[in-house]
Amino acid sequence: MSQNVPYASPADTAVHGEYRITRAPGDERPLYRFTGRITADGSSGFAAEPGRYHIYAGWFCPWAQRTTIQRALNGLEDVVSVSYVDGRRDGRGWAFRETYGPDPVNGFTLLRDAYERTEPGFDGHISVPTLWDRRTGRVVSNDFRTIGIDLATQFGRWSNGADTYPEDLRAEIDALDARLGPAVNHGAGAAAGTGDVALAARALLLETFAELDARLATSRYLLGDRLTEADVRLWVTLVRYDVGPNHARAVNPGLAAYPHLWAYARDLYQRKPFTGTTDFAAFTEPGASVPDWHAPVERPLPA
Ligand SMILES: N[C@@H](CCC(=O)N[C@@H](CS)C(=O)NCC(=O)O)C(=O)O
Repeated sequence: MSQNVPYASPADTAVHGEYRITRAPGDERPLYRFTGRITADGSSGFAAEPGRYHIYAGWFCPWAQRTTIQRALNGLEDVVSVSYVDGRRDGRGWAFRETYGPDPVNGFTLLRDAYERTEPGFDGHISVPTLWDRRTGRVVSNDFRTIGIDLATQFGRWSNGADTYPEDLRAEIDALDARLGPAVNHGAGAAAGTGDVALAARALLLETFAELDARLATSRYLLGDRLTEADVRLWVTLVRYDVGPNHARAVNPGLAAYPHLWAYARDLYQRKPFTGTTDFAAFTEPGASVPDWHAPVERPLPA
């Protein structure tokens, strides 16, 4: 640890202000600026190797959870390390506090330090997940899609071969994501609001839930009998839905209104890569009633 005190002081917006992204007029650079890729052959400059990479995650964050689920599904727990930022934030961005422990790699107290080390003066998003490379001492990526895909595809002999982004299904996974992304993964939050935009988001969300319910009545997973990146992307939204956006049941009476979708979600929850990466306390609204995720699952479908 590079400092005696490995923790940031408590989040305090009165002192540090709210977290905001500032952008100079005319600055065309993408805000999620780090898009490095890990490759099996090292051609990208970031070779897949055990012990080299670290994921800065947040238990609260669905985008981060996708990468930690992929890490676990592909058996990479001893190959790629992970740690968690605190769930509270001020103008300094995400930080390491007693809640989830210090930064075990660099001893940074703020996630911002990792970005600053990579690009002095960095003024884009300080986001989780952030993929860090111990070898070059820099941020590789803060793009959850490609972090998860690289974990699923590039670690060859170090992985368990789960193949959660199989070549023959990639086009379908990506096409489904293009639809479920706006309708469900972003739509759930939008549906919880008020006004016309929320009403439209709610209609699209519930229509899509009904469609998924019908699909999952005859299919174990979204794309047949193989668990893929498509399931991972959807599931992190489903597990948050009734305790987050729908905690007051303002969108609909609950996920259980869609029995096949609900059974599918529980079926996944009962597996370690999903249970072990889920901390309800990190994303449950105060007073929300938590559905029974341990209720027995009946999925009379091929295993
Ligand atoms: N939008 C990101 C996903 C990551 C994300 O939005 N993470 C949130 C926490 S759940 C975060 O760290 N936000 C801070 C920021 O984007 O500045 C992406 O497309 O890769």
